[in-house]
Amino acid sequence: MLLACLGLCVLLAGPHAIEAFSLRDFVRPGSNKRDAGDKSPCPTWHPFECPSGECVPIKYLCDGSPDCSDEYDENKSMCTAATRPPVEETALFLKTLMHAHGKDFLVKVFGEKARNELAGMGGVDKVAVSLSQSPTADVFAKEFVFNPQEEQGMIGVFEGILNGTPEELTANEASDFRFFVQKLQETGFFN
Ligand SMILES: [Ca+2]
Repeated sequence: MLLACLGLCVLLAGPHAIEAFSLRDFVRPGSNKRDAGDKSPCPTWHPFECPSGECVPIKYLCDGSPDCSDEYDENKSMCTAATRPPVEETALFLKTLMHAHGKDFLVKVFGEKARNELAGMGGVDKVAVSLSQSPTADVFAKEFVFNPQEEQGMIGVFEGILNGTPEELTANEASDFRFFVQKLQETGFFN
């Protein structure tokens, strides 16, 4: 089944202020092709792979202008719906984040259990299922047996992302994550 917008539509809410350059500067036919030898077909600075083959930065998903030649990055059902991204999109989003920022990136959000691509939490797919389906952060934290410090740390980073850039993240990391965290907020995750 075709993934709606690959979760990545998840990432773009407020980052536009940071984007001073045009995607057109980056995505030219033939200029961002696959990186042979890398596990992902796309380079880390353009981690999202369009079904049509281009590689684009996370920030250009759901930014209002098509960057994939098939406009996959602007799928309306994903970019405009005030619902939480489904499991497959969430998994792809998490994988793309780690491709862009490192396999230990999510330690900054979930703590040590997230090291090495979420190994201590059962892997990306398990985390994606829970992030997509847990009604609240509390339910999510209980599933992964977070201690209170870990749960508060996660919520603190997410709230920081909603408000700007938390001290744990760089501005780029926060902006890549923002749209997804806003989806979490809109769907009651922090209630
Ligand atoms: Ca776009």
